[in-house]
Parts: sequence; structure tokens; C-alpha cells
Amino acid sequence: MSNRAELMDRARQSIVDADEMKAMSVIDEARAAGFDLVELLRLGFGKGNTQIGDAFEQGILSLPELLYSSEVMKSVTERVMDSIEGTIEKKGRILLATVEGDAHDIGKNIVASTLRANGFEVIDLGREVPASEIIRKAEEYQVDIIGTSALLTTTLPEQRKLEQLLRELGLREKYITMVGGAPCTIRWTRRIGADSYSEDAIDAVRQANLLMEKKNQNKGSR
Ligand code: B12
Repeated sequence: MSNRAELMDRARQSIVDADEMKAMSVIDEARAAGFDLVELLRLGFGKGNTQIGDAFEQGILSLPELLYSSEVMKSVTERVMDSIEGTIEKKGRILLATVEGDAHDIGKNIVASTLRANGFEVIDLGREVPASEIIRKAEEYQVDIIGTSALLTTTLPEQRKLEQLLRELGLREKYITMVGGAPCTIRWTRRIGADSYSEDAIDAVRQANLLMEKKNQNKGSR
């Protein structure tokens, strides 16, 4: 019989080791032992996800290692979310995309997995997505939040384009906007009029929680 703390640690380690087989067997064991899979995702696998992001930033982890680990985190999140589909109430619906002209999606994928692991429904449009397409999909899925990632100084203006387009279409008040990516700053966020900026995936979850709370309070007071 597995003990909870030991399973959590094996979950964390499976992401660090990018070991998909080990990760899947941890999920099976946790399910058989009746553990909460969302908690396992958040406090076990999620911890590994944060650890690999930090290690890459500190130059301890190589790029291929980061990629392998984030792919395992993606599979694990999908497996857990599929198995609990419909049993938990989602905190909000978030659309994520890397902006047009930008092929960098490792960070966005980590943000997507971390948000999913923390109870958000994520619609991930992938990379190199034009602002008009982002808005079309936001309307189609009636999302609460639109999050964009930009890793190049040359593609950063696409985040401003999205804000402008939303305003032109009279949709700016309908959506909460979050921005991220290495060249993005708080100053840039204020300058373009986005609602929130996060330096990493954990802060993205914190911000998304706060923004949804605020949205729900406003709804309640109307
Ligand atoms: C991997 C990589 C690539 C890969 C991308 C693979 C992929 N599938 O993503 C490849 C090889 C394709 C690539 C190509 C290019 N790259 Co590149 N690339 C990188 C590299 C090494 C790592 C980026 C990364 O994944 N970081 C790790 C993740 C975890 O961090 P992150 O993306 O910042 O995400 C975190 C936060 O920013 C935040 N976040 C991210 N997105 C979002 C979104 C939201 C909504 C929120 C809230 C938060 C958030 O949370 C994330 C998790 O903590 C960086 C250098 C570096 N060391 O950072 C260069 C870098 C970004 N690339 C660079 C360049 C120049 C290019 C190319 C133009 C090179 C070329 N001449 O062809 C091309 C451009 C291709 C294109 N059209 O986009 C430059 C950019 C310089 C600049 N200031 O513009 C960098 C900085 C390298 C350098 N020092 O010169 N690249």
C-alpha cells in the first residue's frame, strides 16, 4: 500500500526524470488507493513542473530535458483531467495562445498544464496564432480569460494588437487578458492595457484565481 507523501514525491520525481511510464503508474496506484487525483496533479506532478522550470532558468536543466519533462506533464494532466471529467467544478475557462509569428511554446505549455492542474479549463490554440483568430475562438468558446505568450521582442507587439482589436470590436470589457513570455514586463502590460502579467506559471495560477474572484464578485454585485 502506497503512502500519500511517498506517492506525491514519486509523482514529482517522474516529471523531473521525464519518465512517462513511472508517471502513469503513479496515477494508477493513486487511483487504486483512493487518493484525490487533482491533489496528486497539483502537489505531486505540479511540484515537479515548477522544479523543472526553475532548474532551466538557473541553467541546471538543458532545453531538451525541459521539453521532455513538459511533454510528460502534458500527458499526465490530460490523463488525470480525462478521468475526472465532469466531477469537479471548473474555476474558469482560459484560452491560451502564442502570438502570430512566434514559434516558442514551451513556456505556454507549462502555463497550460499548471492552470489545468489547478482547476481551470484551458483551450490551447498552440503557437503562431493571429490576434483575429484568438478573438474568434474566444467568442466561440465563450472564455473568461485570454492569455497570450510572446518570446520575441519582434512579436511582443502582437499582444498590443490583440488589445486594440478587442477594443475596436467592442469586446474589451468582456474578457480578462493575461500576458506572459520572457520579454514581457509589468510596464509593457500597463502600456498596452492588459489586465495581468505573470513571470511564471505559478504566478499565472495566482493571478487567474484573483481575476476570476473579481469577475465573480462583479457579477454578484450587478
Ligand atoms: C527554446 C527556444 C527556441 C525554440 C522554440 C521551441 C519551442 N517549441 O518553444 C526554437 C529553436 C524553435 C527557437 C527559435 C527561435 N528563437 Co528562440 N529561444 C528558445 C530559448 C532557448 C528558450 C525559450 C523557453 O522555452 N524558455 C523556457 C520557458 C519555460 O520559459 P518562458 O517561455 O519564458 O515561459 C515562462 C514565463 O515566461 C511565463 N509565460 C510564458 N508564456 C506565458 C503566457 C501567459 C499568458 C502567462 C501568464 C505567462 C507566460 O511562464 C512560463 C513558465 O514559467 C530562448 C532563450 C532562453 N534561454 O530563454 C530562445 C530565444 C527566446 N529565442 C530567440 C530567437 C532570436 C529565436 C529565433 C528568431 C532564432 C532564429 N534566428 O531563427 C527563432 C524564432 C522562431 C520563431 N518564429 O518564433 C531569442 C529572442 C531574442 C529576443 N529578445 O527577441 C532568445 C531569447 C535567445 C537569445 N538569447 O537570443 N527558439
